[in-house]
Amino acid sequence: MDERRHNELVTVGQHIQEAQKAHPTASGEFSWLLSGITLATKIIQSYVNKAGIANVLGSAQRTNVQGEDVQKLDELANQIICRCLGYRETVGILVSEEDDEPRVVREPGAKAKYVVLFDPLDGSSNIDVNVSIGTIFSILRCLPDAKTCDGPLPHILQKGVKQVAAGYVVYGSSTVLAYTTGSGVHMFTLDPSIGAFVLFREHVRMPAAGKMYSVNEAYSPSFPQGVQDYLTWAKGDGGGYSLRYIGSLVADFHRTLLRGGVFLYPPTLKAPEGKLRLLYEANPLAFLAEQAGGAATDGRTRILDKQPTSLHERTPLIIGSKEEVDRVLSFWHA
Ligand code: P6P
Repeated sequence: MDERRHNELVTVGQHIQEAQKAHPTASGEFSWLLSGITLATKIIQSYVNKAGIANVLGSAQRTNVQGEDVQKLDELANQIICRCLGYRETVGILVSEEDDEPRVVREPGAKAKYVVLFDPLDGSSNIDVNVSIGTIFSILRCLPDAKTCDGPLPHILQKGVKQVAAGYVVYGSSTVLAYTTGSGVHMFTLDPSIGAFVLFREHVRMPAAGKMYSVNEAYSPSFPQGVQDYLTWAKGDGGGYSLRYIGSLVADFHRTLLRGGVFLYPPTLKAPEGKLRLLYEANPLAFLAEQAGGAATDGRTRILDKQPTSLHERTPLIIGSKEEVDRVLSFWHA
């Protein structure tokens, strides 16, 4: 980022407006929509930072559609995002990891033209032990012929290549927002003294290679044999790789985006289709990875080319530096 930009104190709102000007057909509606997301994540961050003293830790005593124990902060984050986005008149449909069904806040049409899909607080099982967690979001445009659509699903079950924007916020030692609208990946740090996300990196590029792999090795006996062969190679003389696994997808991806390497969640006995969700985890991160020069696959198909068939469907995910993803595939399909 050049010195001028650095000294300019560019907020995410200003950055989005500038990006929108580059698309003459775009209106301010999109930046208004994204401002709803940034507002929600600032509020979430204020609770995450008070976890332990704001009575937001622990279980909400219910399981979600994923069969996972819902944390209080999961529910709170979901409510905050739905409230902040619900006021944006351009939002037609909300899809959340925490909701069994989509929320049709307005009938898709000329005004309500976007679907927002999100994991409100990914990695929430780490909240109680103060490990970085994150919010992931993906934005699709509602199908133009809304009247011919039978309910919300056709608007939602679009391939990842159809995303108009995607991003995440990682609540870590600092709170960082990364987003793309298809013109590169840009990063902002939340400055608590002014309550604004301030630009600190533009057009982020993922290193083409990196001797770091990120996987839960406890499951490796049930990985496909080729993936096991890759791990044996990576740890052996040929590889000389390091293992880094936080167990919080946004944190593991954020490191991979900046340092290079590869994150793997292959099929396992416990999760034969993989554990991570296609619509609001794999697709948005795959959009970001490719915009930064990286790659993302399920082991056979480019993530962004997968045709979703259900709201909460899972997928295997191999994502990271292009050379590293290709190397995993070379072992997997040797
Ligand atoms: P495992 C957190 O629960 C999560 O959904 C992702 O954030 C993370 O990458 C993954 O699960 C960790 O799964 O099976 O290694 O605990």
